[in-house]
Amino acid sequence: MKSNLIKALFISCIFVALCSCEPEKKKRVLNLPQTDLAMENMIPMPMKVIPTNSGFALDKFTAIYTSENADGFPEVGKFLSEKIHAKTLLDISVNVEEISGREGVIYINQSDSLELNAPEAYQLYITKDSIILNSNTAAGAFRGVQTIRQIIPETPIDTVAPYKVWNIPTGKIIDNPVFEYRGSMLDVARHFFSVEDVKKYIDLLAYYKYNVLHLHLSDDQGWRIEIKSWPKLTEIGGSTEVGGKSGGFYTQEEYTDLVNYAAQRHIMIVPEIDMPGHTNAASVSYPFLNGNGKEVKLYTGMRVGFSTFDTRKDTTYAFIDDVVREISAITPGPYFHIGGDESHVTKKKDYIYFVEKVEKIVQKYGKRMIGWDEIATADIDSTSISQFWSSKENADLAIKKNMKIIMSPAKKAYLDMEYDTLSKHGLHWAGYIPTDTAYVWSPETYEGIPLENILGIEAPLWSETISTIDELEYLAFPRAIGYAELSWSTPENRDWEKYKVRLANQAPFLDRMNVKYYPSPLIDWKKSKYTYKEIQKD
Ligand code: TNX
Repeated sequence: MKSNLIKALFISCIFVALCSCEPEKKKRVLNLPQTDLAMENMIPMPMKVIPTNSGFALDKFTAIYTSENADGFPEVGKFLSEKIHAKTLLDISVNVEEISGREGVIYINQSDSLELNAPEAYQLYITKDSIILNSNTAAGAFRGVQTIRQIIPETPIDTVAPYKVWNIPTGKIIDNPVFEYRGSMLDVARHFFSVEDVKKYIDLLAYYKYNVLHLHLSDDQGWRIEIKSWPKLTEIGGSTEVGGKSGGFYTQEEYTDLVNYAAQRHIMIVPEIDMPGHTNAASVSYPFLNGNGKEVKLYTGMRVGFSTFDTRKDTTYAFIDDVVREISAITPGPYFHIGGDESHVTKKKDYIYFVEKVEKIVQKYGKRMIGWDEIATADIDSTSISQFWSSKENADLAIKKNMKIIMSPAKKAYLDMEYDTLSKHGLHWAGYIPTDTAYVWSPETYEGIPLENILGIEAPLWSETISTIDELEYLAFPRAIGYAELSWSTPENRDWEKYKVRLANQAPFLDRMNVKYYPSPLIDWKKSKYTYKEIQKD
C-alpha cells in the first residue's frame, strides 16, 4: 500500500513539473490570502496547533489518496470526499490511479510512528501543496478527517480562477483525546426515535469526535428492541410511550443497521436494558417478571421508581440470560449496560443479589458490565464500570473497588435539564444548565474523583419531555458540543471566552445540517454570508 502512495507522490511530482506552464492548473500562483490555523473554529480544540499562515487550495483538482491495505483507511478517505462534496459540491476522487489534472493532494496515511501510539491520535501537516493526515488507526484518521472538515471555509475565496477555491489554512496539528470514552446517551424508551433520527444524531456526534452512543432501550414506558425469544416485549411493551401515543421498537436488523452506521463513524453503541427497576414495560409483557406485588398495566406517565423485577425467581434470570445473549450477539462493542438506577421498590438485599447475578450473565456473554452509580453498592468486579450521575457515596464505593467511572453528573452533564426558566423542553430536578454551566467545569477534578478512575464522560439525553428530532436537537445542541470538548481537549486548551467564539461559528454547520439548536443568548451566533443553497446555485 505504501508503494501506491509513493507512486502517487512520484507521478504527481512529475506531473506538476510538466504542467507548471499550463495556465488553467496554475493555482499555486493564485494569491491565497494569509491564514491563521490557530484562529480556526475547531471543536474540540486540538492538543497542539502550529500555524504557518499560507493556504492549501481545495478545488476541483484536489484528490484524496489513502493507505489502501490498512484496515478502514480507504473508507475514511471516501467519507472525507462525501463530506467535502456536502460542503462545497466538489467531486474529489479517492485512490484513483490516474492523477492527470491533480495538483493539491490529501494523503491519509497509516503510520506506525511512536508519536501516534494511542488509538485515536492523529497528526495533520497542511502545506500549500498537500495535506498529510497520519494516524496509526482508521479511528484516528477518522477523527483527523473531522478536523479537516472543520477548517474548510464555509465559502470559497474570490480568485481570478474560473473555478472555485477553498483556502485551507496551513500548519501542523498534533492531536489526541484526553478521555478514551466520549459519549452521549439517548433515551429511546420514554419516547421512541426512528432509525433515521438516531442516524442524524450519530452524524452530529461524529463531527465533534464522540466515540460512544449509549442507547437506553428499555424503561417503564417502553421496550424498544426486538428479542426473538420473548416477542411480547415489543408487541406489548413497545406499543406505547410517554403521553400515550404509539411507541415503536427496533428490529434486530434495524439495530444492526444502527450499529454498522455508527461503526462507519468510529462510534460504538452501548446498549442498555434498565433493571431491576424501570421495568414496567417488560413486566406488562411477561407478568411473571413483576416483583412489586401489584397488577401491571401499560404506563405512559413520567414517574420513576415504582417498578421492579422479581429478583428471587430463577425464571427472571433465564429471561435476562436470553435478553443479554441476543443483544450481545449483535453488539460488537465490549460493553453491556444493565441500568440499575432508582430501584426504589426493590429491597436493598434483593437489589445487591440481583446486580451480582446479572454481572455474571453479562460476563458470560463476553461483555463488561456498566451500570448507573447505584451498582457499586453490590459486590462486583473491578472490571465493571459505574456511571456517576448523582451519588458521591456510590462513586466512593466504586473507587474502593478500583472500578472505572463514567462521568455524567446530572447537575452538569444532563442534556435533558432546562437551560433556564424559559426553556421550551426539559426538566429541572438537578437544576438549570445554561450553555456556559455545561462547559465550565472540570470532569478531571469533579467531586474529587481520582483521574485514574475516570474512563470518560457521557452526556445523557432523557426523553420524557421530547418526542421529535427538533426537540431532541433543542436540548442536545449546543450543549453536546461543549461536552465533546470537555472529553477530548486538555484543561489548558479549554476557556469559555475563546470557546464561545468557536461555538458561535458552528452556526453555519448546524444550519446546513438543519439542526434546530437552542440559540443561547450567551452566544453571538454567526450568520453565514452565503447560504448553502447559494453555493449550490452557482
Ligand atoms: C433520573 S439519571 C433517571 C432517569 C430520568 C432522569 C430524568 C438516572 C440514572 N435515572 O430515569 O429519565 O432522571 O432527568
